[in-house]
Amino acid sequence: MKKVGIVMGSDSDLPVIRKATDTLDAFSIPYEVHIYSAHRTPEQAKEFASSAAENGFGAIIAAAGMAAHLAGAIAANTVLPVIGIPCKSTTLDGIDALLSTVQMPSGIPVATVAINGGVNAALLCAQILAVEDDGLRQKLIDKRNKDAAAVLAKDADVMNKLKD
Ligand code: RP5
Repeated sequence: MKKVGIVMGSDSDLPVIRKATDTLDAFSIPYEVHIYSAHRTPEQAKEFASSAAENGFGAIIAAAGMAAHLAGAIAANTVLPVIGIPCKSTTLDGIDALLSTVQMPSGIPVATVAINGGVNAALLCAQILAVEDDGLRQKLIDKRNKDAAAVLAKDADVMNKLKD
């Protein structure tokens, strides 16, 4: 199976990345994690992106906060699918990163998930890899069914809870 590349702009983004790695672990998807910044280490970010396909990656997650240019900078240097996670920092509640990540010009797409959306970023990578992997596809279907069953169990119980 191809690996998922995970890049974050700073180690302060680690809590968001942990949600992604936990999700990838649940599907036994291999990954590699790096701290590269579009602004502080632009050469390393570029080198990672431009060599990612030949290094066995099938999709890349790029997470950054504030003026979040990392996902766009990675996407500019590869045709692998890039999933951007806007990270919430101490000011502006992550809206700054959301707009910086999502508003890509035509020609260089970044699939942007919700602010701090580490789980969905990993699930999107799993879905991309599952196009060529029936076993992984089945695992994704099983998870959807399990999640739905959990909601239905809550539905069955909600009237009882209100009566307590
Ligand atoms: C971004 O700036 C990082 O992705 C992080 O979300 C934010 C703050 O970085 P630190 O100052 O905590 O290193 O580049």
